[in-house]
Amino acid sequence: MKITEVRVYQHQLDVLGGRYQMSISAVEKLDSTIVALVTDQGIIGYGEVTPLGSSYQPEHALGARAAINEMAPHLIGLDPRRTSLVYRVMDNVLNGHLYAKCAIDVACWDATGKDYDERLCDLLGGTEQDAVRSYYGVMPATAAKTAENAKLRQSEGYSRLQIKAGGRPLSADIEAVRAVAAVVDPATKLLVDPNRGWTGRDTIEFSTACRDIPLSIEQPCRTYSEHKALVGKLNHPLFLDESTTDVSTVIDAITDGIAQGFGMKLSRVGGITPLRAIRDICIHRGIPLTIDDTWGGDITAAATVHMGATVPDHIYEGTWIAQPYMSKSYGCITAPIRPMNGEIVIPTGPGLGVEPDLHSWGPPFATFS
Ligand code: 0XW
Ligand code: MG
Repeated sequence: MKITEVRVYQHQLDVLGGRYQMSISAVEKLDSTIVALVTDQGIIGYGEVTPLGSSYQPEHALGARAAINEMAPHLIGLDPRRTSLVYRVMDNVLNGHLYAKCAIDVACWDATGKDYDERLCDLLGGTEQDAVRSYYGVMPATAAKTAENAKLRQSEGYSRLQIKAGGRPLSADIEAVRAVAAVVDPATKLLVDPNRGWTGRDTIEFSTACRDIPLSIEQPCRTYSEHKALVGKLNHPLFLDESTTDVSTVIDAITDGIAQGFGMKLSRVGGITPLRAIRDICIHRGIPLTIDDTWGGDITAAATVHMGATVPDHIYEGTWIAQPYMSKSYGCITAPIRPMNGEIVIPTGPGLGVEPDLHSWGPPFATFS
């Protein structure tokens, strides 16, 4: 099978309620880029990259499209089923830009699954489940509102809640987390995520003030080094998210004893091929992880759900998808991928199991052949 054409589509994804707020960044609409790899067998593989605005990570949508433009001509004639060889070609053409490589890599895996008539999760080692656990991110608000929202999400079936923090006095975060812990079922897993909005001192103060509450803290500070300086000073497990930019940093974070878990994002680390390596490292070192992405529609959701389904239960912290936070996505013919009772059903079709509604998509933004 050979790639004969690369099509690049662009979609706007609108945020439900108009705004998705984190400590030091917020988004109102998302700019999604979809890559379609057309093959000589008539099979088309799809992949997506949707950065969370331009200030969450160094990645941004225009950068994704520029990087895809750079790589696309070199994909023509390659066999998408040789996923590692395609990755090597991408690395030879362009250094870094893992988020753009993600869209191409996911499209290769989708085409492979369609050709072999296997679901992506089966290509990745298999699963015995029909659905994966999801978790919900509760946006920053007053203590009373945060507790109310947390209770609501628990009643919707979520067994893990991520409480967003940061960007305001630390006392407000402590108050909100205490209020949540007081109302949710003790079996509900809690994780507090300041998205780089705390200093090292804030993190130590928070962990001391909430030492009686079982929870984890995710990516409190901006840099890897700030987290390294926290080793031995916290009363809670530390998850890294934004700082784990690739497979190598994951290895360092485990070896340096910094991270007891990871908030893992498909596009940040470069797609299914590198995320599979990270999954396996975490399995071998017993490190819990989520399998998420920054944002995206059904293509991204399917990729994370399939990968999530292959993570052993004892280290799987769930998969976050953007669907509950969106008022508008791009059209697909297949059933929408969404959490129900805190779980997301794994699509059953080959590859990602997602078929775009090309009639509603309009013409591609760019085509390479
Ligand atoms: C909650 N998420 C998984 C979705 C947004 O991309 C932010 C992210 C996080 O954990 O930081
Ligand atoms: Mg996070």
